Amino acid sequence: MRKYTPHQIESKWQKYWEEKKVFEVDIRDTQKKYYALVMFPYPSGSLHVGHCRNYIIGDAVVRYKKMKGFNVLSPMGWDAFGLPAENAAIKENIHPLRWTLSNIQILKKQLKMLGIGYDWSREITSCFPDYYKWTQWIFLKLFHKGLAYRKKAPVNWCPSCMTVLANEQVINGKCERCGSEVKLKEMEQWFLKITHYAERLLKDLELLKHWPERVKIMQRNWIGKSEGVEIYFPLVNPSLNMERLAVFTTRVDTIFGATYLVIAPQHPLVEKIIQIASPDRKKALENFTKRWSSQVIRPGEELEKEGIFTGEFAINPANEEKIPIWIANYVVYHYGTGAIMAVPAHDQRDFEFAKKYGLPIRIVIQPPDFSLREESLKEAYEEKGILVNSSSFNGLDSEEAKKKIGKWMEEKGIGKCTVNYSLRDWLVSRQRYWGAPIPIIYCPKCGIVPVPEENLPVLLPENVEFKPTGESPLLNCKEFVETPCPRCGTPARRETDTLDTFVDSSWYYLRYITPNLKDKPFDPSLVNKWLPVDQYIGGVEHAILHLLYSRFIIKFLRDEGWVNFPEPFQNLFTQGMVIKDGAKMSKSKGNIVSPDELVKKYGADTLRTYILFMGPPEKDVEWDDRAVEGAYRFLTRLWNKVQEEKEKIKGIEERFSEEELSPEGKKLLRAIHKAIKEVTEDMENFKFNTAIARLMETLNYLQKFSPSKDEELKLLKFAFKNFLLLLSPLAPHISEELWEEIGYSPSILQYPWPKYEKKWVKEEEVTIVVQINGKVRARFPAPLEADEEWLKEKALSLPKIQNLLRKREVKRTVVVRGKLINLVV
Ligand code: ANZ
Ligand code: ZN
Repeated sequence: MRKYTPHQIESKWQKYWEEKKVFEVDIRDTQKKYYALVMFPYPSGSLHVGHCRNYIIGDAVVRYKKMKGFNVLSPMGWDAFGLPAENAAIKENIHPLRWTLSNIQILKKQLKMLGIGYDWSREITSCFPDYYKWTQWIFLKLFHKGLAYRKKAPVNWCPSCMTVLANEQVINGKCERCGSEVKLKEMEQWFLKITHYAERLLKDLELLKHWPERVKIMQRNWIGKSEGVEIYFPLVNPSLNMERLAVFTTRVDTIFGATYLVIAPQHPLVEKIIQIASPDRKKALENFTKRWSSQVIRPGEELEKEGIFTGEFAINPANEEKIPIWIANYVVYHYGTGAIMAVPAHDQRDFEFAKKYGLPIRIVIQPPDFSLREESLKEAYEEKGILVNSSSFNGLDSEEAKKKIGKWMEEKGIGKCTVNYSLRDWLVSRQRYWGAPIPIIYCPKCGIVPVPEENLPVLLPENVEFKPTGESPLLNCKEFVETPCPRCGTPARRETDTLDTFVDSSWYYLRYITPNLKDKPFDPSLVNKWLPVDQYIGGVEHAILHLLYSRFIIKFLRDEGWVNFPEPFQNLFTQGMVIKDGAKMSKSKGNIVSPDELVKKYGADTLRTYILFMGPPEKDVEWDDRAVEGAYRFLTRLWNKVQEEKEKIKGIEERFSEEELSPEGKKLLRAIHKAIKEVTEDMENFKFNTAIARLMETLNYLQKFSPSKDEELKLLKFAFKNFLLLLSPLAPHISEELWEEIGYSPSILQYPWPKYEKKWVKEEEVTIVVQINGKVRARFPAPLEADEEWLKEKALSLPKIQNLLRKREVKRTVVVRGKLINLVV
């Protein structure tokens, strides 16, 4: 008997798919298009099994949709710029390009080894000039619309990566990449005006019906829309040279409870106060602001609140009361107006601060039972309620009061209703080498001059020196930096910062459609047919960064008339992580499981089957080396069964007459139809684990079945055929091989996905006879598969049986499944 030798058959079929160009797509054929996309990887080393999960899920979808008759586009490429390549250059003295290219080779080999089907003719690499030319082009388009701009601002600086970071790359005050404490640093930087799209980015989340709810929530929170009022507090001291201080509040209903104001340490008013302050106060204020100006704090972050009184006062415009102005670390400069009115009775942060510094607390909102007392308040009352101590607004409900007071303030000119977003503009310049150069020239005469489109790409010079100084090697590359101004010819300087790699990845899925186009980034008419992406698959760690940026760029391109769809990704699936020893796999933790050894030992189909079987694909799962065996045994069982039967069924038809089947035959037929039904539903819903469980169960039926007549050989062939069709998206190599062995011609992918017949998936009903001490007493209908427990319960619930038993105890039950149940009393 032929043995299951995964290596042989896997390389055979991988070669076959490649030679026959099975996954190459005719891009003009858009009738029944399906764009399946897995987030393109950053080539920083070899794949571990956690990464593999991603690609294996994607491949299962691709193969399934192909069999469903779709023209499936499944491309692959490389997110090839970025820091690790540059760090390797510094540490290991290897050029980032060489490092990147060799990693790409490794990854590509691994993906092929797993049998993942890609249209390799569309491969893109974001660090190649023919790609980044168009990244630069997009930047210029944004620049010409005023959506890319340069600004001096306090930015997030990672002292260890020696570069600035976007807000999205700072997690709890730490660098997303290396975990170092991020500092604020005042620097001239390039920004993309994503805030221009804040409202649309928020609103269009509603279009994304098939995105995971948690991803949408994360984006919603990140955009952070809040509606409120900007209130103007007149300043008391005329020598401050500033008439009034604006604060932003979402709780204008609490205005009568504002007992002090707080400004952020970076607020311009601080400077003015310091200028006129007494020497002692000046020193204290300077110390305080120096200490807190470079800390990165975001709203909602927990930290010990600290503050200092400025010595200045303002007037509450609602009641003319004079209240003190403080500086504190819990007010963020870059949100709202960088200043707040503090209402300690109704805001927990203010409450804690007021308690710490002995500031007055005044209740202005009471719960329905009017139970709050200032003396006994233990924490802020942040709920809605009824206004008190609020002059003519007393007695109003807080929601109603918000509207009324807002309106009243607008009429009196002491406030303005506004909307605030916590979304900030996207900081895209990086002081690093390995990225797309920002296509800008600084001319002493003309100022900031964009590189003319026809001069793109601005090539990244290859011959530079890598010094671990943190300065971009581009700074010291004279040939790069020095260039005549494209407008006036005066000697000028190129921008030496490069673009954040998230700019590269914000549009790559458009390039796959026409990867070699020379005069445009993409062909709009084809892109409009192929996009949005029908199924996007990737890690939830991109819930904000990459997904938000891509949505932004698409909205911009749409405004520019380059695309006609509002959202890039119709459906999104975010897979869970593979955990080993309780932690996410990572090189630094040393808990990486490589697919290479496993494939060597068991073959790719086993690894694929195991990875898909581990658990629901959206959940994190713990890796279990030993459980791989189970998947291998399953495939071997299938293999051996086919070997036993193949000669008998090779030449014969798979059409049979159902009436002639034995009960065993009918059982198998039913199992197959059920498998078709359930596996199909599972494939539609990303439930690969239950699909495999169902196939394992079906294989049991197949194994037990031995055909008793010719008609049943045909049935057996039919069963194998459908089994292999169902298995093929999950374990494609073995499916192709056995497909050929039972007499079909390759590739299995060209055959349509099977359909089930309704009548065979209905539970078959049988009549169960109920006996008491061997005497027939009742009958009831039950599903054929009903188990002992179920039958017993049902029998005992029959009124007739209950009557007959009259509380006598059933000592024993005998069940013949599908036939009878005997109650012994
Ligand atoms: C008075 C008040 C009373 C507030 C009350 C809340 C409760 P979101 O939803 O995040 O927009 N705030 C405004 N600007 C701030 C800044 N730059 N740094 C820190 N906090 C700031 O929250 C808006 C609320 O957060 C505003 O409403 C303000 O406090 C505070 F019972 O104003 B509130
Ligand atoms: Zn010039």
